[in-house]
Amino acid sequence: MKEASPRTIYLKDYQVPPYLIESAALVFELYERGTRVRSRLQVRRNPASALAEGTLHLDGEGLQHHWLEIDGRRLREDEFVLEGDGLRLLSVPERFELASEVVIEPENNTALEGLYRSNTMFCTQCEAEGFRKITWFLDRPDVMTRFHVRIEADKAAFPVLLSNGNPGDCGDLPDGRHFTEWDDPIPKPCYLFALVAGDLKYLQDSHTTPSGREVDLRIYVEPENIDKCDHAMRSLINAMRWDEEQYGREYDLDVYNVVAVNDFNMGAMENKGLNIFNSKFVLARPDTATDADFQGIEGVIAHEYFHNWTGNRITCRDWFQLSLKEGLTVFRDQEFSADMGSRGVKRIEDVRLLRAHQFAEDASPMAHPVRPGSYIEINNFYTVTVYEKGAEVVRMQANLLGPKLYRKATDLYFERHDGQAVTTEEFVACMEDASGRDLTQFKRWYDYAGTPRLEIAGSYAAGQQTYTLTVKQQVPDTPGQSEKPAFHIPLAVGLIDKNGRDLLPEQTRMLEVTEAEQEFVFDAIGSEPVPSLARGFSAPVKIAFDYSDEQLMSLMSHDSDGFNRWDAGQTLLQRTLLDMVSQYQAGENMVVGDRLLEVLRTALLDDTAEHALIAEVLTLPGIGYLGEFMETVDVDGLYLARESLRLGVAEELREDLLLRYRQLADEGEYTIEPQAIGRRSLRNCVLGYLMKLEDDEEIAQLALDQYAAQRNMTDVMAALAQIADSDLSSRKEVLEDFAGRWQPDPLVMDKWFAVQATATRATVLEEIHALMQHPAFSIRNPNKVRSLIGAFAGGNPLRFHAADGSGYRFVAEQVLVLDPLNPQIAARLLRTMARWQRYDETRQGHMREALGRIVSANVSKDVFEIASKSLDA
Ligand code: B3K
Ligand code: ZN
Repeated sequence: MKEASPRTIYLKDYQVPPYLIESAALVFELYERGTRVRSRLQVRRNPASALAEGTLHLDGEGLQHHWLEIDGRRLREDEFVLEGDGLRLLSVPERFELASEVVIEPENNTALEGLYRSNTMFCTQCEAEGFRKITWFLDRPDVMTRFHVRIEADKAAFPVLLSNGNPGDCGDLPDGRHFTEWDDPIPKPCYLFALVAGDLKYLQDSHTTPSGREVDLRIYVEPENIDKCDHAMRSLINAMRWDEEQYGREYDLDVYNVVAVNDFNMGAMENKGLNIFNSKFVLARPDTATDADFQGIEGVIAHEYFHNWTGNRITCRDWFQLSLKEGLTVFRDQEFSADMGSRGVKRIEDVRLLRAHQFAEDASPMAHPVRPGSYIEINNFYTVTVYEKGAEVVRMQANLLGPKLYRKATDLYFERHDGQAVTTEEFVACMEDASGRDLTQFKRWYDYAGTPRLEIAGSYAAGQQTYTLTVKQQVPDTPGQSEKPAFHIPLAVGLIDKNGRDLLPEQTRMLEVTEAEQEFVFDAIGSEPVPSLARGFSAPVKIAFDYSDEQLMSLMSHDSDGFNRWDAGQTLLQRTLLDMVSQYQAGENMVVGDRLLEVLRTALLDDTAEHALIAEVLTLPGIGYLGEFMETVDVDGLYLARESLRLGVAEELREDLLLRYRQLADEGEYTIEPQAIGRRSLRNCVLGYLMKLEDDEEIAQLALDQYAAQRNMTDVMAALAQIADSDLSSRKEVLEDFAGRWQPDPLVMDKWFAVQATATRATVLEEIHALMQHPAFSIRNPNKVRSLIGAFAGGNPLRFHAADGSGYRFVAEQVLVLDPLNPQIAARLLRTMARWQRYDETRQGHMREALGRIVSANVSKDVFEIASKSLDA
């Protein structure tokens, strides 16, 4: 709970660890009540530290101290001090063995950090600083230790006992107990420690690495889920092969274990040889999981596997370097998913996410650089900036170097830093050394927050046949940072003529923007071109170019860059929607122009384009992203504009939509081939448009029939979401039918909670209150909190931002309920209120009041940091 005034930690204060822990032998005696942890650490003074002066502070939180020994001698009470956050040994030799025994209470651990219970099993989560809740340690990533673990537990209740590394001895003990030992030969920071004990079944497979190592692969789950592991296993094997081929990296232990647990704060965790996963990212069957779930599993399984090299073997020197492993690993998993599915669609999805969430974060009081300079609670920095913008920063370097040199640079990185804890500078140094390029200016991407804005103008000189682009860059002020220097921005540009042909011989030219204002001249351009800017989203920036509608339409139909074809359409839609909001604000009728409708009809009926891409073109920019372009975000206006645009499309294109819907029907077996996913996604997007026709019984019947057909969870959920957000008389009945079918399956029930929480009905808040009493809901389970309360706060802008402040009050109350149970989850939820300044005064007042109430309550440092920084801005 709250410290007097939470301390801020600064990157500039980094110092090497005073002592190193070479090896750790841990014994866990697990019981229903109280777990005993004995540890023997081989400690030595760090020759690189000037600080070690014979006293040593070890981290430890909530540990019941039993005894301590140095080199076999029991310590007297006057030889150490138990402090709030650890243990101080008052006199230690240069090299010694520290033995200790503590007792911890996993059964009472609701924060899900350290060792805790989830249903009937024991499991751990140590990143970032959870290991200190297990035993005394130097809980920092630059202390890399060899771990040996012995677990003892009741054999009937916990037949499976797992930890990191390779399995060793096992056997029976008196009183119906047994033990298993694990040895991890590869030194690792303690945040990668893991332990699992439970009554679990596993799916097994194997993989042989190029150097001939046979790896035993197992996915452990609760027995009822054993038929939902195939996709995760397939994804794991694909990921292993991909990393061997693309990065030359192979796995280094004899076993690779994955365990699915129901109570988990995030998606998954890359513990060495023993990944622990939120069951949401493991379990899937066509009738229980949607296409998005299948893709999520593939991506997260790969992400955690890729961490074995980018994170585990080469780890972070300190937590400020988090993006060293996360940004790089996200970039790797994005490319993997692009190779497994549709590359074009994947890029669009990733950019949509970045624009909707990271751009917003970068413009909020919580804005921070990819490598932050300070934090109060590191768990608050597992953000879209560190992850997704961090991935873009790696992607830009990969693009600047080109595939060959990028591979040379990563080879160098793995060779140079294997077994080390390093900084983002050391990563960039490998890019520089392999390519001979100077990336000094580029590194500003790591140290300055804010989304750069490029204002670009073009002028054509017919006489000289030259085209000139003038590029001005500006990086907005963010908390603690103003007047930023110019960034090094790769800008991939194409020029297309009236007939849609590329005018540049190389099609796309990579301009490198490095100054505040810069001109780029293109020679031998025979006619006035339309520029295609930042192809493939070559940098995480906002682009302002004064395109005419005709130019956008021309890019939309001709650009040789698929991403920019889509993006031109989005810009057109954005323009229309923002115009409609202005009409609404002026008290006028909102009108959708005929030309836009024609453009959308053409896109809809295009029979050459990938279905999934058509669906992306037809998907309107979200309220959050559109709000970025308004002085004051008008949620009601944006909501109404999007609704009337959709209604306009549905009315005008009803027959074409119906035709498409029927054409895309499918009676075949469910597959997750990209074409099949694309077909479902377009069909369900079309259904979404049609369902705007409220009194159209034929259409309502389509949704009801699609639900009733129960073909697969993708189609069921698409129909259910439409029905849940409608006033159909059978709404309640359908929702009850769904719950009746799926009540025993917590992951499916999460979907049921989420569709109701995001419905735009005026009564949604009352309904959420009622759902919180539902037997399938639990405030202690993060997935449930995310699907009901989180989905409302993050996915129901209309009702969350209700002008009477009811949405904010509700979320603030839940933050205060959650905080003593699980501060990480409470803090996440609170982030939805960080951008209060973007709204009108009434809403600002309500949000400020809610935040104020939270800051002055006795809250965790997680929640305190978000609330206080939000208010300070
Ligand atoms: N590294 C973990 C995240 C840990 C979050 C701690 N609050 C999952 C991942 O990024 O792979
Ligand atoms: Zn990660």
